[in-house]
Amino acid sequence: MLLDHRKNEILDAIRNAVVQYDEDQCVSWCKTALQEGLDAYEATTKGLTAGMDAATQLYARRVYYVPELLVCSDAMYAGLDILRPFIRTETAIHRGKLLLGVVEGDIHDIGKNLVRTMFEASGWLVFDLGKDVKLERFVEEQKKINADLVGLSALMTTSMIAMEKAVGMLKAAVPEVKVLVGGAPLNPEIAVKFGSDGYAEDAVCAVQEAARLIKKPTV
Ligand code: B1M
Repeated sequence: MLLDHRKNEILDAIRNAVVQYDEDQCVSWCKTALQEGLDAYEATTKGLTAGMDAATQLYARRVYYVPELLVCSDAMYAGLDILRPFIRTETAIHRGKLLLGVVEGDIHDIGKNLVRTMFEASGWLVFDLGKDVKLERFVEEQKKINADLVGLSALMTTSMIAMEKAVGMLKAAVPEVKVLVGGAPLNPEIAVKFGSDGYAEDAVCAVQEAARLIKKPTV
């Protein structure tokens, strides 16, 4: 059993490695976390994501600039590659196909990648269209893939406007489609206004909301 102080030491080390954009240290501490029995999702949220949050605060205070943020996210991804295969979730009983992407005009994909990770860890098949995805592409791919759910992500107040259009286009082309939206500038009220079927504030809630939306029998 991992003692609290050791667990905190490891989480701090992962967080610091992200903030200090030290990819090697990040990988090394993520491996240590697994070796010492720390839960991979906890290491992701309280280590990697917390590190990215701290980096963003430095950005807000103009201590860090765009290049630092990019290398911080590289360190975070390197750690995620180590932890991802070990992330378990209690919601793994609901499985389906998810078509996912960041809407056009928006290149922020760290959150979307975390969402993808959680869905994959839950046994979903994820078709990731990436970032800055043209709205027509969501429709085209949904027609081909017939996913149980389409997930749209946006990180800017400016780009989230495209979600409303995307939901409308998807519903017009494939009336039975279910759409889940998320991203920092959204909230449940905006999600309803955009006509989406569901909203989630983080990656874990997204999987739970998805299970509720598709109401699939346990597999
Ligand atoms: Co930019 N950026 N950025 N940025 N960036 C923000 C978003 C901003 C708030 C910073 C600020 O001004 N304070 C601001 C947006 C302002 C607004 O709303 N209008 C902003 C801006 C303006 C910009 C540029 C325009 C800057 C410029 O060039 N002048 C530019 C964007 C260009 C474009 O997109 N066309 C830009 C660029 C960048 C970088 C490339 C440097 C980098 C992105 C790297 C990358 O993603 N690969 C970056 C970053 C890192 C940020 C901040 C600092 C951090 C975002 C992040 O990754 N958070 C951000 C400020 C901030 O948030 N403090 C900022 C961590 C991530 C884990 O959280 O993405 O929220 P998040 O995801 C969460 C939830 O939101 C949720 O679950 C995730 C995990 O729990 N979620 C979903 C997300 N998607 C979901 C989907 C779901 C469900 C849940 O269902 C489908």
